[in-house]
Amino acid sequence: MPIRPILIHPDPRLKKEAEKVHDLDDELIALADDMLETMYDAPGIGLAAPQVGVLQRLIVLDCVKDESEPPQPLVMFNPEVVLSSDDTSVYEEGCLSIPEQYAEVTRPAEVKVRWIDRAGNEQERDFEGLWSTCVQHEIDHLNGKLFIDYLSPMKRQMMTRKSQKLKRERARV
Ligand code: K1U
Ligand code: ZN
Repeated sequence: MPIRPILIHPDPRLKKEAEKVHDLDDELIALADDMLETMYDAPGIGLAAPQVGVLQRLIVLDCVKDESEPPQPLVMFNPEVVLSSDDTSVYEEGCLSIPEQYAEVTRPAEVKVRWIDRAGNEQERDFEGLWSTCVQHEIDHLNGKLFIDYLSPMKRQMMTRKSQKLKRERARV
């Protein structure tokens, strides 16, 4: 099942905390590979396992937007932000689970993230720019948090209604 269907908000699975991964078995590796394919197909620059209905702490990302540059896919099991900068940055975020809607979100500009890679090795790296925004957005998904949760209740409600409408329309065809 290489391309997996992406859940659309509102869906209770997008609001739940995902479970830590314990054994990197073949099933989890296959899930990570499917998620990368699903992300590139969407297209997107990140994807978290709860977005494909799997409540495990796994995210994938590749923030290389220029198609003439080589891809830089990252697979992260149990990713953790271990350090956040005090300075912030604002980015107009989107979400594959809230299609066609965008809003500015303020987050720490730089973060240090620790994770287990696809080969089972611990990694730690600093992220800045779009990579930093994206990795924080994806880790939020693992904690049942969406980018619209940073917005005012009114904006959030408006975007939720639009997403619900789009979800109903997509279910009809
Ligand atoms: O988690 C997701 O839903 C994926 C999301 C990641 C993200 C985007 C912007 C800021 C933070 C996190 C997306 O990939 S939305 C689609 C998108 O941004 C994009 C699509 C094609 C080319 C470039 C960007
Ligand atoms: Zn998202």
